Amino acid sequence: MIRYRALILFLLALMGFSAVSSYATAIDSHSESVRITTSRINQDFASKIFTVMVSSQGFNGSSNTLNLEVSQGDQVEITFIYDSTVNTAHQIQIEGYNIKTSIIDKKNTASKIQFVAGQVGTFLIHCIIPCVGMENLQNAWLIVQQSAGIAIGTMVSLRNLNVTGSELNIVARVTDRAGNPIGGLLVNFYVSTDFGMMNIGNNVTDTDGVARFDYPLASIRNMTVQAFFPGSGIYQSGNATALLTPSNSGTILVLVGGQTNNPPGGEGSFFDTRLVGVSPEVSVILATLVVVAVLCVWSTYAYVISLVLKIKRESSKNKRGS
Ligand SMILES: [Cu+2]
Repeated sequence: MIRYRALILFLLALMGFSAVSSYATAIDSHSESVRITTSRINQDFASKIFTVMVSSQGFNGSSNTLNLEVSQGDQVEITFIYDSTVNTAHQIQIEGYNIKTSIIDKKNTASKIQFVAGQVGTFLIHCIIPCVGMENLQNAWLIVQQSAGIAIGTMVSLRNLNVTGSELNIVARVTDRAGNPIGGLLVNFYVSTDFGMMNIGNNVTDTDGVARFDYPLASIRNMTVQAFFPGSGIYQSGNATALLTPSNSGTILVLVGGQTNNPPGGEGSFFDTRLVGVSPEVSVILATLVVVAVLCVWSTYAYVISLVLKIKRESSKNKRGS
């Protein structure tokens, strides 16, 4: 009887295990289909063009909320046009996107910004210089929606390494594989130390895909500099490394080392459920279900092993008894 129960439990455990592995396969095939859809890029991305009037009354003549909605990967063009009866200058900035217009006033009546919307989220668009009606120019938003079902490889390069005074000026650039710059992406910067690579800070890419970082140097020394983009939504991670080498003559020789990128599916690329339009809450539920299933399977195994041991003990007791 105990043997029969043990057999049933063992079969149940096997079923549990195959359920978990088929879930893993489902994830795997999903990520495959994500990669195949990369060729649809041009159909998926749109060019979004906006014209916004700027006056002391607000954006488009009102202090009401103005939403500019785009999707991640879209080519965005916004033209801000000076439309004021009051003689006051404006300069418009998109927070979190490292983008600002030139100053617009009576002489320079328009400023056009163009960029690829790389970062998903809601970003404040507002006037950043003191002006007449500044309070009316604080309520416009760039809303970048998540694009689903696409994965795009990135190229990260270190453009320049200059030392001015005791400051190291790092310039990194993030583009897609075709070389188009991507805006709004967070790039992390690292330098080598005696204790390994150290994070020195981060910055966001501008309309040219460029993220800059100035690092005060304690001493001019040989050092490895790294720029790392961890990936964001449809954009896959990438990194670049450069070597900073002081020369004998006291001037700074900069050798830009090989650029490395994480290939799709390679190191640093982890299946991202956001790619197939799964919300973070659902991801957490899925992850919890998998953990619970795995725990169930392993606890069943443990139970079976304990039963088998019990059977052995009882049968040896029986033998002794007979
Ligand atoms: Cu203003």
